[in-house]
Amino acid sequence: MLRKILAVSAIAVIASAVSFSSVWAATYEVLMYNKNPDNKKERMVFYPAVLKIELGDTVKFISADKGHNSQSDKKAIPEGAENWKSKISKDYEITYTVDGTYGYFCTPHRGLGMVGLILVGDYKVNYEDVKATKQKSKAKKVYEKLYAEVDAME
Ligand SMILES: [Cu+2]
Repeated sequence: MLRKILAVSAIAVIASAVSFSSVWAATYEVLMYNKNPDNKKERMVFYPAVLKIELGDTVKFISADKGHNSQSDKKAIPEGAENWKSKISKDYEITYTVDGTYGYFCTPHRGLGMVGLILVGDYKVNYEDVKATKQKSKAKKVYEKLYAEVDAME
């Protein structure tokens, strides 16, 4: 009986180690810029605009230039995921706990094409749905470029 209890508690220890896997999770930065540091002609950008991470990783949106924020596109996030909206000119941190593709934008500059994609773990679960989401004007153009970047990753 004692042996059996020990065996069960060993499993419990392993299970708790797995659930604390966030200890090894990574944190990434996405900078919010008035100009793309790699191409000064591109104005109002998330940098990088496409970011691939693992489930449980954290993204910090950094207010490198003032006047920007990060807001999820509620039509372009996976089922069961939470929307976010950060304050203008403030850093913001979010940990992703649902696999999928997340479209997001800067609230004041969406029309200027300030949009981005976060790909979490098995991002393909809703990638085609996100791709099919209707976008307008400059945002549409930028998204097309970002999808091409994602498609070239495989
Ligand atoms: Cu902006």
